[in-house]
Amino acid sequence: MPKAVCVINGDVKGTVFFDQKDEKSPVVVTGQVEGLQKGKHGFHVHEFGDNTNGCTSAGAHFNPAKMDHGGPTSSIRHVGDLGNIEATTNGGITKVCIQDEAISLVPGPNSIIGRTLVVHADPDDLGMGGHELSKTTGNAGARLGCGVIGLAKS
Ligand SMILES: [Cu+2]
Ligand SMILES: [Zn+2]
Repeated sequence: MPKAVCVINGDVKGTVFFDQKDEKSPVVVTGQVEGLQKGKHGFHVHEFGDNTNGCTSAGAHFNPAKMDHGGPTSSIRHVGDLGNIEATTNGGITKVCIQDEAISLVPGPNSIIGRTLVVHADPDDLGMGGHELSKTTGNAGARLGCGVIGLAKS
């Protein structure tokens, strides 16, 4: 039963936990992010666990299968595409509650351990916004906060 955790820092702060019953089970993502403006915010796993230059050095969306960007329930998606989290107030606490079938905590091509979780300023259009960035980033805007996903005690 692998577990992981990510402490998000930047303009927004948070803690996110990852839980997977076994390698065939979805990963349950829970936790909270504080300081977001009301509305939807893109929420992704980016390729590198490198925050030396802030969230920028985390690179692009984690995309081992070399697909286009999409939503978490699309068949065409990056493994790192977790969709959006939605703040219901300005600057308050946003709960994270996601189950995802693509990411994994078990060693293998889809493992997110050692990569970076990023929260964005704008909504992720899930690849369907018709913007030039829709198929690469979901046009989710600036990186407000991020943190490296690390193994936790299981
Ligand atoms: Cu992102
Ligand atoms: Zn993506």
